Amino acid sequence: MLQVCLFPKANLYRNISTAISYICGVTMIPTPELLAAGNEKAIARAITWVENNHPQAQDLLKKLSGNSSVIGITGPPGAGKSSLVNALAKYWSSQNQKIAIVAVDPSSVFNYGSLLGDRLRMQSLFLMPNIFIRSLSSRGSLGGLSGSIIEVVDVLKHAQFDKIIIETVGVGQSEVEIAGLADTTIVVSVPESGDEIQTLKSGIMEIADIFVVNKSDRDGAGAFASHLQKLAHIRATENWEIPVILTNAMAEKGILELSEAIDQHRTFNLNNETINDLFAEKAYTLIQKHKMQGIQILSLRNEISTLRNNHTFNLYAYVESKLNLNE
Ligand SMILES: Nc1nc2c(ncn2[C@@H]2O[C@H](COP(=O)(O)OP(=O)(O)OP(=O)(O)O)[C@@H](O)[C@H]2O)c(=O)[nH]1
Ligand SMILES: [Mg+2]
Repeated sequence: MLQVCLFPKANLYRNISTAISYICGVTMIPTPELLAAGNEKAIARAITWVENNHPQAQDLLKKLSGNSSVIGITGPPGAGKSSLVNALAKYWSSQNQKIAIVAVDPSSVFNYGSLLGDRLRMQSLFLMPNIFIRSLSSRGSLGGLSGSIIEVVDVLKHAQFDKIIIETVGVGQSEVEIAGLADTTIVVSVPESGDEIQTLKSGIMEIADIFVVNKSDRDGAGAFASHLQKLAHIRATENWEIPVILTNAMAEKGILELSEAIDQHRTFNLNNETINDLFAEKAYTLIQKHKMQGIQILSLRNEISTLRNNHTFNLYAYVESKLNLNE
């Protein structure tokens, strides 16, 4: 303001200062201090670093710590996951909680397509304070989650978000991965999922900490929910019986109940030894990632093709040569 009053060429100065802050933004080093202070540019830059395996990313990651609650939301396409994330984030933000949302694009390893629908649906959240949104591509990760999701979550934890929400479509392995990463895993289904109950029972249902029956404005929601309740009762442990919560994400109904269930589960999980399993799983994934560094399926394929053409290919000798190289 002072600058504008004192200098007639205020616009020039403003342009220079915009240019300087742009350059600073581009060259910004995301330090642990900037992350902890919630600097959005630093957070975005740190995530880009870990996604792109930036040479300094490892050093940064080693200095991170944090204790946010990580919530995984999974379920079939179109069940209303993004709408639920939207409603939950709005509710928590109104309570002055800091929320990070990670939307993993349901891109297929076959066509590398990715849906932008999530971003459109969450548009209103972009304008809200206390809410940070990032979408990641699951491209290249066999499990369906982004290859760097663990690191991304650690960056967000250090940035001291109260809650980190990860949305992913249930495609095979991804829900198992998300259950390893999240403190609380929410499985979203809809009344129409009744027919798929056998599939749900054997797969995605196994990892639920909370069941949500969304689109409760539709017929059959109550009956489906009580069916799930029976399943949940069979699977109940001494300390936790999976709650079944009816929601209508569009009308923001059932959101308070869902939020309470998430907080309750967090308390339960904090006191539980299973947190060690989560860390072991993380360490395993990171070691695996480290060991696999530099190994690309396409270059393996090309090498194998050449070796086979030369009639010198032996699978086991080839694997051994790769393992030796990577030690
Ligand atoms: N009737 C009704 N429609 C809903 C409800 N929640 C979401 N929808 C609608 O369902 C459609 C899918 O919602 P999304 O939130 O995008 O679902 P999603 O699970 O994130 O979808 P993908 O990310 O594509 O898998 C949208 O057209 C929403 O408007 C609900 O409670 N009731
Ligand atoms: Mg979605």
